[in-house]
Amino acid sequence: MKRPLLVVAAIAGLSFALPAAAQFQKPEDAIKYRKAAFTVMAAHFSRIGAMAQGRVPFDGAAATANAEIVATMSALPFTAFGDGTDKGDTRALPKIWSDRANFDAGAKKMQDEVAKLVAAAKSNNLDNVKTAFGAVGQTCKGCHDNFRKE
Ligand code: ASC
Repeated sequence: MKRPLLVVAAIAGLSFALPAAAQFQKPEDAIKYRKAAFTVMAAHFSRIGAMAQGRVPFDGAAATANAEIVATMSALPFTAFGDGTDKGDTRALPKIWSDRANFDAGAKKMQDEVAKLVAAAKSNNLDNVKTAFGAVGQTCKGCHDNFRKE
């Protein structure tokens, strides 16, 4: 391999190996990013909630589309809780960083329940969606109670 190519390959490899937190230029960028991801996730989750609670008619295709967005968004926020992002415009509690294993386990549990919500929506059965929606909501609440300021 010629030298310039080697350098390009080395830089490309390095950029993939960088920790997720380094992908934000400033802590406030990471805080904004994770809040934005949670905001979009909550908007689409609550559209399913409206069906689960009978405020809008059940529509399995719409529930599926919303659940898939929730699933996509649910993967995003957790790279943005890096070191130094505990201060600023955030309700994140220090416990996220001191009790990381439990925080990560809560995130994983939420993602797992969201995957079940996608399956429930695809089943086109309102009772399945109600059950799965409630289970996801419990995982949201669990982390809010433990890791977020009032
Ligand atoms: C929502 C939403 C949350 C969760 C949580 C469940 O719709 O925006 O953060 O449900 O309130 O307890």
